[in-house]
Amino acid sequence: MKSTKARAHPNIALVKYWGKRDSERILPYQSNFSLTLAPLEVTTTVELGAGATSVELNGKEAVGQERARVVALVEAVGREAGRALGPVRVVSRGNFPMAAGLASSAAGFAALARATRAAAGLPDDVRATSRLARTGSGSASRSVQGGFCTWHRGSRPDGEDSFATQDFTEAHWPELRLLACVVSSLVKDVSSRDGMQSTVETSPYYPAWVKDAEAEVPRAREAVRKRDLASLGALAERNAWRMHATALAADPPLCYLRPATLAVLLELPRARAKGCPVFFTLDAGPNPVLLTTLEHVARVEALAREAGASDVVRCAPGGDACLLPEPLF
Ligand code: 2P0
Repeated sequence: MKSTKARAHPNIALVKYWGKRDSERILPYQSNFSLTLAPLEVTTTVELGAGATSVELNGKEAVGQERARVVALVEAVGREAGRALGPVRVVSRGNFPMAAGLASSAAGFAALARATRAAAGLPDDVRATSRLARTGSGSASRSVQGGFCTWHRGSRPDGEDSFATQDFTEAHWPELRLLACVVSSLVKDVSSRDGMQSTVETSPYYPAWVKDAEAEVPRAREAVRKRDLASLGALAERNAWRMHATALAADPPLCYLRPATLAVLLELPRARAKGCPVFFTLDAGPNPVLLTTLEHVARVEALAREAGASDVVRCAPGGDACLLPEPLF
């Protein structure tokens, strides 16, 4: 039985995706912009022609929605290939702990999309792979290519124009560093999927979020083009605050921050005043991700730990999702 293996890195959004105009196809209301993170990665193996369908994620058999999303993605590849792919065995494993506070779903679905298309004999096509990854988890569309990517919202109802493209490779800004700071490893009360839906439906600030985030994407790209950390950092911080402000205005309110989150964030202006360039972004959870450059990493890690982070994971810009050779033995 032939197995196909692919690897992808997770990503962190600098302009966030928050809200779907189509929940079935996973189409966002606004474009968004992210950076792929190495050395974190997920490796996914797809085996066509297995005896029965099985989906193993980090050593555990997936059930319910999780399994259904994987099976639906494989079926979509079968439709494109013009043949049913039959029972499939999927084994996916990440090299980073859940406690890192970074979702493994983006890397997992990007690797699954890459591996399944290859297993079905479809040609390598980053746009098609990004569209396919998107249907598993929106942010996965941005993990198909490395470096800095924009997920374009698109306007077609069928979602054919909603995929990510690469703006800059990981080599564009090799000294950029991101530190994922763990201040809480508790599972959050409301998932991103449910939180963004409730924000769309109940937050009076939502239309303003959509307009603002869409306008920030070209500005973020320009700051990256110039490798201007102060501009990119200021933009990432205000975009994260605005996403959280929009969520806080939902009914019931969605507060993903914890006191320890603020303890880290409030240290950053002080560090900057002392000449250390450090900025934050914050996903739908309590754990900040800090942006800095290689020469300041040790100082930023010490700052985060002193402010209460129990773990700090150091990351740098990562590369494309890619196929891995089959083991010889
Ligand atoms: C992002 N997040 O842009 C935003 C910021 C969380 C906060 O993408 O429902 O797991 O599977 O499309 O991709 C997390 O949402 O959600 C996310 P689905 P996903 O990174």
